[in-house]
Amino acid sequence: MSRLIIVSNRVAPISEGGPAAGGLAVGVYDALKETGGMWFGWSGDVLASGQPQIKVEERGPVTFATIGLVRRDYDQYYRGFSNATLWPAFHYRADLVQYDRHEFGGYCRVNEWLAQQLVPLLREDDVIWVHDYHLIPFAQALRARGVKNRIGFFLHIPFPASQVLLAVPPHRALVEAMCSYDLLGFQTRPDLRAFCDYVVNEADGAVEPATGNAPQVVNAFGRTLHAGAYPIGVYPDEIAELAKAGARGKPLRTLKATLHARKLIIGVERLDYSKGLVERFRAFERLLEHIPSMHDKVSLLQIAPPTRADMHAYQDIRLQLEAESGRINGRFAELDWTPIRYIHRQYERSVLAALFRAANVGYVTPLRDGMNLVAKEYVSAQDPDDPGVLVLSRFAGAAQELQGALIVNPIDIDGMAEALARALDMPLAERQSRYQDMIAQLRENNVSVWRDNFMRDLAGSGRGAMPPDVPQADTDALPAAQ
Ligand code: GDG
Repeated sequence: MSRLIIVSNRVAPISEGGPAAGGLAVGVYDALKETGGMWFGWSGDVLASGQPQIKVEERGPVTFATIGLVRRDYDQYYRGFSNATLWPAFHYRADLVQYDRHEFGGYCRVNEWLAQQLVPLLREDDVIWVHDYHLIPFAQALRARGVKNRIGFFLHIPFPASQVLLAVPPHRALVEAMCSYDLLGFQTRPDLRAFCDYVVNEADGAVEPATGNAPQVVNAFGRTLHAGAYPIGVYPDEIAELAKAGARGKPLRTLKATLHARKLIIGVERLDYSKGLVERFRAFERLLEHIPSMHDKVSLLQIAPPTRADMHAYQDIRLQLEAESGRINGRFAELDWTPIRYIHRQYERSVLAALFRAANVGYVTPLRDGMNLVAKEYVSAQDPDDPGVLVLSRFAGAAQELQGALIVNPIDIDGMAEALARALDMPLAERQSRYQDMIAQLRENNVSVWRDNFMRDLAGSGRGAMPPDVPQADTDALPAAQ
């Protein structure tokens, strides 16, 4: 069996029992354990001086190869082009897009440097799976070094409509780089359509019509590749077990004691402007404003651990959220009732799962999101006999699958307040039937299915056709890695 090489910006820290974080890390680690292979990427260290050295650690069938970044690379590649240009643009926040061509240069340079570090570790029949927007040019950099292995790419965040992508000055270079992969995976069909639309209308390429669920054949920039939608999943039964076990733990007992008999609405996400947190707080305020009988009967618990805290846009959203929660609490709180409990800290996965199970409403309203695993985790954690209700933004990829949710537009504050009221009042039979719909969907498309579908299509993808002037017969004769 071929070895699987996973390349991602960060390699998830792994403890004895596997990765602590959710979704991607668990699914990827699982795949690696089954096939054997390597996980390659940034260690998370930023070096003040000196040359980063690759660190290789074997853990059973999995090899972890990690490397630090020097400060300039971290600033240009990670904080700069990845998170100040691509992240806002791909989340439709053209107003927040910053662009500096030196940072784009740094982004390309780091991709090339990382590729160069990986090449000596590669074997001829390795299959390489690259993840996310930090590493768009990675395959191009490998190909330039003679690597002929199959290389797939999965984009975890949305792929924007052409008119938005055009705001990123090197848009063409990015899409051309994407075409160096053999298979491109997107979260949803709308993301796939947006990519195909760019290829056809902005890059003079061609996309063959879709046949069933097979990936589409794309011809662009002198290459032929495949592209498909692969919605990422979770392991719903494991989350349910975690949630059940956590219900007996101290954090849950404390929460219940302070909630009394009030209903609980929960939101959990990294503190990111794409997650629609300010709009979410305002819709909760609108609920309290319109339905006075809800006062003292419901609390919103928002957990929002810090992320990218050294960037201005993230400092701004933090201040905004602190101001909004303070204002709303000042307006409605009583001596023994705090309407919004806002916590800027991380919790253990088992505690989160138990909180999800305890909450009557999962409040997941991003302005844009590739998928949104929290929505899937909330549903997974529910008690089938007495499930809560998911209120979900139509702009989360998860809304394509979780039709049992109350789907809202996060810009429509009144609409969200109405959905909250409906969720809080929903009869048991309706809650159960919506839950059954969603949990069946989550079981059918769990994270193993996601991974297996992608790997199957990558194995079946043509070995990236070469530009017409390179004779096809020669391509396989070249060494796999140089
Ligand atoms: C990107 C895309 C796509 C959150 N707070 C804590 C904590 N979390 C966990 C959640 C969940 C994960 O982090 C967040 O995943 P999301 O999918 O919700 O969002 P992003 O981080 O933006 O992820 C997204 C995803 O990639 C996968 O493809 O769905 O669209 O943006 O698992 O539970 N985990 C712990 N403590 C916390 O306080 N332990």
